[in-house]
Amino acid sequence: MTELPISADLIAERNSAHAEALEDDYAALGRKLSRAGIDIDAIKERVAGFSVAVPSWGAGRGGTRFAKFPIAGEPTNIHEKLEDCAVVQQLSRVTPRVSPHFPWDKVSDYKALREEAASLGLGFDAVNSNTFQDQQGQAHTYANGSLAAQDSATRQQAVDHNIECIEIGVQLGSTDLTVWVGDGTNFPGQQDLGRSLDRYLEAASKIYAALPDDWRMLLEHKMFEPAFYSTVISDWGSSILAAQELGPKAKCLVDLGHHAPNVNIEQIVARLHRFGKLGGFHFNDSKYGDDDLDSGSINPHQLFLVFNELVEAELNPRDGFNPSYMIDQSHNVTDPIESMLSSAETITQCFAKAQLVNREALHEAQASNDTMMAFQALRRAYNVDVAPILAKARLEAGGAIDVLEAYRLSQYRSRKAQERKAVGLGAGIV
Ligand code: LRH
Ligand code: MN
Repeated sequence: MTELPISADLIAERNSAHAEALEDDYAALGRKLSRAGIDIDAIKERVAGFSVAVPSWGAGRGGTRFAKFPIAGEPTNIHEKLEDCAVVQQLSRVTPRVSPHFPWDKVSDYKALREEAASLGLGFDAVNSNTFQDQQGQAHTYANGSLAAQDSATRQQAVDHNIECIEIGVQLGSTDLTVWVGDGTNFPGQQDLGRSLDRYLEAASKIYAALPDDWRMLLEHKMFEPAFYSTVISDWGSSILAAQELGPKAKCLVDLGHHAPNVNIEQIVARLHRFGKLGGFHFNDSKYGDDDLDSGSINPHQLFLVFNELVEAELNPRDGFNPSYMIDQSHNVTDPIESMLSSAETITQCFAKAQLVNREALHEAQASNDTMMAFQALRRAYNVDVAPILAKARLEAGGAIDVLEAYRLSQYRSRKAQERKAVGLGAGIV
């Protein structure tokens, strides 16, 4: 294992400064939970087993169509992105995998990249294809779509790219391919809404046929953007029908930002699970569109309710319960490492709170139409401050009790600002 990016002495010194307060908080919470018949150490073990992948593209500053404002010392290639993701894992101990995106993370030697990541304590999660941008020298433009394009050569080009991503993923040790396509229209009549889906399914079935036995294809739906009148895979309905059409290795990925405001996303989770098609998540938050804000920063209660459905799903498995948990955010105004540390904490908090729900009381209240006590079963769990449990699990796993304090005291970013070349001004997501 390479020497990790943050000094272990610094982490140890700060942890010893916080240890007594943490023990006190943990003991107090332990007494509170045991009065409710809950063993705090059992919850801590559940938390210790939880993890969420970070997006390679989340290590750099993100932007909008208007502008992107880089920060000094931000990563300029996958090697520097892995180093930054290793900082998040070293301090949080809940983000041991990186989800890469191609061709943004393209290198010549993926075996070496896998070893490099492993030396930083990291593995790879789902690989993401990209047929929503044209690359230099590309034969066929994706301006009129990719997997759903009218032009069969363009569709085949998109299929070939996805198959190349699978081949790369096999070398990286991944077992999932995430397929999001922005294909759609901006004008009524621009494309036939039925035949567009048929072309998508025909092309996607060729990608499906190339999946190794132990792989899954995760279909990511999105209501709009970059298309603003229709999108081929616009909602969970289109996604689940496409996944059922493709076969058992095709599942649905829920990006929390890809729905109309106020859509009941936790019910979509329950529905996808019911039909054995819940494949994974892109966690983020939003107030208006696909804002890609930090998870739980706008609506932490919704994130809790999603995890509440995931606990129920795990208790009632359908076709196996193995959703991939990944963060997908655009860090436009914060230090990306701080946002990933904060988001990993919030996601893990919602997972932990969902473990605290008294399922027996909830199900009894539901069975007897005792609406208030059913709601209270969820709300009482949501109101518990689980921070001591997360910090204890982190400490025992070698992480930092106060992740942001340790990160800032390490002066990691200012050190990288000395080492790394400056990122140019620009616009867009990366
Ligand atoms: C599309 C999306 C998709 C990624 C991209 C970076 O909005 O959520 O998951 O490929 O963001
Ligand atoms: Mn996404």
